[in-house]
Amino acid sequence: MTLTRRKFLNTTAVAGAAGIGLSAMGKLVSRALAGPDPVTLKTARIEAKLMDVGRTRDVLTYGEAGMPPVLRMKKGEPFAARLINGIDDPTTIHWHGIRVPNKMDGVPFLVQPYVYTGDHFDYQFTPPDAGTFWYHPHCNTLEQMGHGLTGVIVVENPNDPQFDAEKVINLRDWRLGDDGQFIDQFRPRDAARAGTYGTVRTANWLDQPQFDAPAGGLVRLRAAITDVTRVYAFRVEGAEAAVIALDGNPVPQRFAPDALQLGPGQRLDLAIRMPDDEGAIVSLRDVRGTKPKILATLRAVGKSLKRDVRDLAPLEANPVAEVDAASAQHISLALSATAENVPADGICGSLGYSFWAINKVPWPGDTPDPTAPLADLKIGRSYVIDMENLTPQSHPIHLHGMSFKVLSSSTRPVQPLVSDTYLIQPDEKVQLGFVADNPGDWLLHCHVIEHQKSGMTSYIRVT
Ligand SMILES: [Cu+2]
Repeated sequence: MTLTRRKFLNTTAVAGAAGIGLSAMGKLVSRALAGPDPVTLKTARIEAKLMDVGRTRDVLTYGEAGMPPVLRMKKGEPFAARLINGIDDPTTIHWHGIRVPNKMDGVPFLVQPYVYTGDHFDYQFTPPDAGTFWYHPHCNTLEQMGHGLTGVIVVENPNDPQFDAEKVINLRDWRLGDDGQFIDQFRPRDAARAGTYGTVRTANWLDQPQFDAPAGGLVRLRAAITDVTRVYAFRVEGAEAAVIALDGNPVPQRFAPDALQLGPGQRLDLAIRMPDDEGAIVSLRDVRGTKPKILATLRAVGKSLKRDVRDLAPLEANPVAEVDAASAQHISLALSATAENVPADGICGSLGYSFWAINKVPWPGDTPDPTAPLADLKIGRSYVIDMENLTPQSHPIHLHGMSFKVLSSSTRPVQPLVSDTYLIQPDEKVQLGFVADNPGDWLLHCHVIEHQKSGMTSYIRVT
């Protein structure tokens, strides 16, 4: 809707009669009609310094240089972004974990057309939940995300407790050779296992960056795993640290991150109490596997603020509808490997292989064709996904459009976390409950992109 002179005059005439100041009303009207100022997110092919040997070519980003920007939104306030496609490949944006209207979800053909080279698409939505989220294309994702198109989103809540500092960390790998240039994004034999790991590991596109933080202060560290493959096991050394939120939602009970495993797509919010001594170093580590790594460090600066982590008020819960487990319908979901090698004609960057299946169907890609939805859900009803992992790999299974609550696991005690991504372990059965309160077609897929693109993807329909 555009603001014509006639509409403007009519509105101000009414406002004037009601005794509202003309200029104030004019501002209100133009804001209501135009919406928030859109953020421009233009895809670009750039060079970036990711290794000492020199600059890497064919890096993809939003903007003109460096890492995609950290987007800041406010809970309950409209947000708008214009995606302009400046690269020679169709693209879209998916807002991972944010409960957006279906048309804004960024999945090509399921909810929107491709955004071709030189074209644009306007995204507009109001994030209902506060927390740490992220954004990425849903088109040719192994290539586009693998080359850089992954950014972090912070949705602020004015009622959040007061921290002395906040650090946002985008964790991801790159598949680079010794010369600093991209090598093949995947190997089929790895895609059929845990996925193909990167060769260079970064935090905010840097190797082990160091940030200053006030000594004795409370730091909110927001980390997002935007990698296409890597599962992390987090530990903090050198300071007291507590997990305050996972995947954007407050944890019912805070706990220390002691090799806490999180997969691609997941987010970790930590409260870190910095040491009192100036110069003391705190490290965020990945302790998984045979090559543990310090991901980033914090250095205490200044005189101690002498804060206490126990003074932090709990984070406000997000307004996610409570599942009624007693009346819920159950949806069985078995994750398996498949021997069936269908010709993978997914239209949005399939790998040409099928290694994985959901309920024995190796799905062709992000497109609904030729397969019907995994399940038809009735709007407003409660559902429980009974998900079973029959494979020897762990899978970060992500549901678009709605948040679920983790109800139970067959292998470990679980907190009733609200989330959009569950890292299911081999031989685990888990129950995920949710209310189908967002109409549309919603993807449900593994966020190890090679698994997603070789069969482990599907969608549910809410009407
Ligand atoms: Cu997987």
